[in-house]
Amino acid sequence: MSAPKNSGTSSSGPKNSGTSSSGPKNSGTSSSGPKNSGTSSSGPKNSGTSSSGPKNSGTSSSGKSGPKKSEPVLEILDAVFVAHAKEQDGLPPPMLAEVAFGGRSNVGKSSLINKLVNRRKLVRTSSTPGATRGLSLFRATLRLPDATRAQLDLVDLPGYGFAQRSKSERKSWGPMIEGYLESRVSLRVVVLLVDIRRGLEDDDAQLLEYLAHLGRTTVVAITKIDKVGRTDRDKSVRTITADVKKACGAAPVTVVATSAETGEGISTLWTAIRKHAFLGASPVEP
Ligand SMILES: Nc1nc2c(ncn2[C@@H]2O[C@H](COP(=O)(O)OP(=O)(O)OP(=O)(O)O)[C@@H](O)[C@H]2O)c(=O)[nH]1
Ligand SMILES: [Mg+2]
Repeated sequence: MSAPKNSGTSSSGPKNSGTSSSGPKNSGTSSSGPKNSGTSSSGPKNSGTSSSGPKNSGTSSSGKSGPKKSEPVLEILDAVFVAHAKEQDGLPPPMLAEVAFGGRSNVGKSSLINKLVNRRKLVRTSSTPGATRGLSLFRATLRLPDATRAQLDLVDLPGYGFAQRSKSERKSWGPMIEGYLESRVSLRVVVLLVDIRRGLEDDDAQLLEYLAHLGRTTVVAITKIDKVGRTDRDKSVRTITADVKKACGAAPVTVVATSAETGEGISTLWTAIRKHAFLGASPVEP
């Protein structure tokens, strides 16, 4: 089993890349089994997929308007670029809890990272697919709702399914991503992004299966929900959630509907990330 190839095709099923993916994964986190069953894998009401929740992202840059004073908020104290690497070896040593963002080219990975850390231009985004190449690592310093500080690394992964890449780039994509996903010991959560208008495609399902196989904790972020009307949105969220669960099998997974444009779902996504990255006291369930 392997990660999807960056072949530019979108309809291929799981392929066997020949790379081994069965070695012991020491992510330092428990990512499956009953212990970790707190991740929502049941009905939509508990899936964090509600798209009618508060518009406020729940994050706040010091001093900016946010939720009412009484509500504890997650503050982004700082967010900086740390490294860009062609391979995992080029990343800093795995010291901090890490969350990776993966998915199809143009699905909104870089935009979602920017929104999570309340920075408009920390990560380069583009309407032309293929903007992110290699692995980019950003470091966020947070003040958690319980007032403690924490740091978290966020890794922007290059997208797949983009036909315009060079042959050698497409060839190196699989091993690079697989190497990172399989062996990065600090990786606590993988956020897989799915465009609400495209739904879960074969490459995405293949990556979900692969992550489940690796025992990686996975959160699915449905992106660009602002682009569809309320009725279609709810229907698409339900369909994607069902497809995600099918692809993940017994592995627990949380699905969150988001918009990097309006901030919807960002607070819920932070809650899921914090929970799985073990940052701070148990956050409230999404
Ligand atoms: N309306 C809307 N547009 C979005 C949203 N998220 C991303 N976009 C737009 O979608 C395009 C692609 O966004 P990126 O964040 O660059 O996507 P990416 O997944 O990082 O793309 P690659 O780096 O090419 O893999 C940009 O034009 C963004 O402005 C969203 O939530 N709503
Ligand atoms: Mg990008």
